[in-house]
Amino acid sequence: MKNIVILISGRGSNMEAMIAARDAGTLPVHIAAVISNRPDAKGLETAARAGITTHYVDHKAFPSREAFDGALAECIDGFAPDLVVLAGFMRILTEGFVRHYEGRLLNIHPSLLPSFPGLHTHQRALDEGVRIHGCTVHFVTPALDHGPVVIQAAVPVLDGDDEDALAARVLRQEHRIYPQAVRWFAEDRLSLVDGKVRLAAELRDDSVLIAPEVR
Ligand code: NHR
Ligand code: GAR
Repeated sequence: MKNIVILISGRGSNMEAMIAARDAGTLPVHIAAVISNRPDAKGLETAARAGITTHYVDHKAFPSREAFDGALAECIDGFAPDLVVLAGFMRILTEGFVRHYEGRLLNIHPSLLPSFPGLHTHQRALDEGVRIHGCTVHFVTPALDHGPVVIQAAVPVLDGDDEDALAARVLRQEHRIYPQAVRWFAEDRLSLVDGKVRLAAELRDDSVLIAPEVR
């Protein structure tokens, strides 16, 4: 079974979705550790309650991004992970860090990339007036939010949506597609080959998911 390390910064609901899938028997991985850059991340308590090893590497204690990333990588590599999963991890990672984990570093981003890379994606989608929004799981490359796409889910933007309503609709889809992507990796069906996603899974109808509430 593959070893994974999950990196968080806050609430950790994507991490919880993975723990739930593991417990349900649909995600065959060993969650070796959950690591946060914020000592007070809520998700650390949730992980500890689930019996998972937790650590934090406080980015504020380091003089540079390189120094922080070096300490973070040392902590991660102590668990010899096959895959590192960014789940609401809020620090931009240096090129050296990203290269060290090439092909074994996934992120979930709360927009339909390549639209809305960066932060505040839901408000920006509302401001642009798009009718379809969503989330993307991608392999992480040095260029922020521009790595090869593994799976996406789309949701409608509804009249009257505010940032919170839209974020909640997207988050429900994040909790479906992220465990799916990690499952593919765990089953050796997903890899990065020459900078492109290789997916040896049937692309079922629901590989691009539409929010059930509008079907
Ligand atoms: N690092 C690289 N090199 N490439 C990516 O694709 C990355 C990455 C690090 C994180 C997640 C990403 C997202 O899904 C991610 C992808 C943080 C920021 C950011 O601006 C932007 C995108 C993402 C994560 N962070 C601020 C910074 O100065 C701090 C913000 C804060 O602490 O609240 O690092 O959206
Ligand atoms: C999620 O919506 C995730 O896509 C997003 O933050 C939220 C974390 O929630 N990630 C980013 O914005 C990365 N910059 P969670 O902590 O409950 O999983």
